[in-house]
Amino acid sequence: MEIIDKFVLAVEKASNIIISTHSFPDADGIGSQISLCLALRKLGKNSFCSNDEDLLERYKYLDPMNTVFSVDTLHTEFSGKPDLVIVVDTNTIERTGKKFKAYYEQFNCDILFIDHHPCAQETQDDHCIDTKASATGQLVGELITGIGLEFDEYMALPLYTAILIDTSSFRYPTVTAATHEMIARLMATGIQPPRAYNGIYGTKKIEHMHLLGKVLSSADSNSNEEVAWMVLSQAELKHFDIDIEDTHGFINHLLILDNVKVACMFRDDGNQVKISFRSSGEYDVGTIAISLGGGGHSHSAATLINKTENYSREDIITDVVQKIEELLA
Ligand SMILES: [Mn+2]
Repeated sequence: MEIIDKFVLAVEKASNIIISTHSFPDADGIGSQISLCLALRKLGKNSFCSNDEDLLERYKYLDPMNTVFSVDTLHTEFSGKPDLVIVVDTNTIERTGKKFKAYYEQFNCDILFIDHHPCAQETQDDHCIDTKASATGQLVGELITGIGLEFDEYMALPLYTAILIDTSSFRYPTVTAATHEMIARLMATGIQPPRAYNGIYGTKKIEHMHLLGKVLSSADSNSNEEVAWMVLSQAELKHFDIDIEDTHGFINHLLILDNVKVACMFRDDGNQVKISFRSSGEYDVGTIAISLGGGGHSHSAATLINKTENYSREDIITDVVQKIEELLA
């Protein structure tokens, strides 16, 4: 069945629809859920968004109609039983977080995932999954226009932001003509790129620059500079009082290196090292992440490796870089 047909089938028979996304949501998850919620309201649905936590202050400009509530405060606006739960930008109920999972399990109503991350064939068959979509926001935009709705600026700004963020400003190979066609439709509502860009990226304080300087000066590479990496520690985050969310873009600085094929960020959380991977375009970093126990897209992926007394951050860096060199060779 076509993705749009699965969407229509699920939505048609539902009156009360709650939309969630993954815990610690990014702008793709948040933007997609807000826009979808407003679209469903235009169809006459009683629709709200609910996540484990309240929206972070910095995302509130995306939600002037106040569609998003934490699981704890949802009852102030919606106390009934949902007929349908839609989860965007992930494809398991576990990833919505403990509170939303418990909320969903009270009702065990229909559930529909709308996502672009790789997942089991069975999930792809039953849900609205397009692993080629540059962002869940693009997929949601296609579903909204697919059911015959027009965008307004309240729907367009969150979706534009979702696509902007998830493509790191349109730099990944997942960006296609269809992505830019969607962007054109969103811009036709009158939204301005600087509003979206500055709302997300232009919100930092000077400490952010100092931490970025520190992380940039940790940049290192193998001898042919095809693999480059940077290191960030929990202690530095604490010292500069920076939210982890604000460091996701750091790794992209490595992609300006001439020869780089794979960029890595090693984030030392004390007991674990989180390793993010970015591809400069030709190499599939999803494969690297999977071979190290993680997962993700071909251009952006991640994994976690445990640190022990006998296995330090430096050991992890050495082993991971060696593994990547083997895979590249
Ligand atoms: Mn996404």
